[in-house]
Amino acid sequence: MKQFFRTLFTAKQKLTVNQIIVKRTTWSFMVFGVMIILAMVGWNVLKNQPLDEGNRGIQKPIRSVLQTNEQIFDGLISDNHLAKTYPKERAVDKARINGRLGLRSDLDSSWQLQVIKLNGDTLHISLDEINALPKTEYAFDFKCIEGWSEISHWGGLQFSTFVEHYGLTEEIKKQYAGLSTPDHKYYVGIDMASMLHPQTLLCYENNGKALTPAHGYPLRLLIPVKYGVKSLKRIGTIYFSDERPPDYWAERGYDYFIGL
Ligand SMILES: Nc1nc2c(c(=O)[nH]1)N[C@H]1C(S)=C(S)[C@@H](COP(=O)(O)O)O[C@H]1N2
Ligand SMILES: [Mo]
Repeated sequence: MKQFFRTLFTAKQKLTVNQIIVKRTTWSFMVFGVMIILAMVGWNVLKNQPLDEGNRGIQKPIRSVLQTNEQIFDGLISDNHLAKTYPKERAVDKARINGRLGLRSDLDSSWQLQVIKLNGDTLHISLDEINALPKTEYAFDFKCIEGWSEISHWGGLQFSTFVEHYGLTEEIKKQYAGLSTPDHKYYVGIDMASMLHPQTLLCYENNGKALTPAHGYPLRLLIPVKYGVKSLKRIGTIYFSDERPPDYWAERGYDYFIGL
């Protein structure tokens, strides 16, 4: 035994080949063992950390790693990052339908888009007014977090043109826009840089025709730099805030920014 311990601390020049093998094997097992113990201790510490607010069952340190990731990816989004577009012939004839939250109630025939301004005023804007402004259209690969994607073709008004037309200059200085369906059963929050991205549309057409109710008639958001969850159908209200607006799927544990 004594001999064995001495081997562990003797310089390799003074050892036989066999002793060198024993020395190396023993040391690597010890290092390995220490790492396992550290990992177990670390996991236990992490597991016993308080959960984050909102009861999502995620420990605070894990949530903060997620948040750091979000911030990094948020910073990567910019105007020069355009989602790839395709010739419209490549688009599917019948775009897939996914998610009906906030669409189950009948649409009020007097629907108008409501934009809540910072001074407390609310703009009421009809579909005709939006239709009268310049149209942008493109086909892109629409991606859903559920794991499907397909090329679909959409048309509408650039959100950036919309804010310019309605003079929402103070509003876009806020960090976020919040959107919700008229019944508030589905809602999303979006960072302002992504809202002002040139491909972000207040969308009223699919394959050159007015949206069907299931695709969000009369007006939906289309935001190709994000997964489909953020492309809210049937917009009721838009508002602006420096606080993160509530977001249906972020409340259920998905990444808030969910960028592509
Ligand atoms: N109002 C509303 N908008 C919504 C949803 C929803 O459930 N309700 N689902 C989202 C999700 S998860 C996706 S993938 C897209 C799908 O849009 P589509 O039905 O036009 O394919 O809509 C998004 N917008
Ligand atoms: Mo989705």
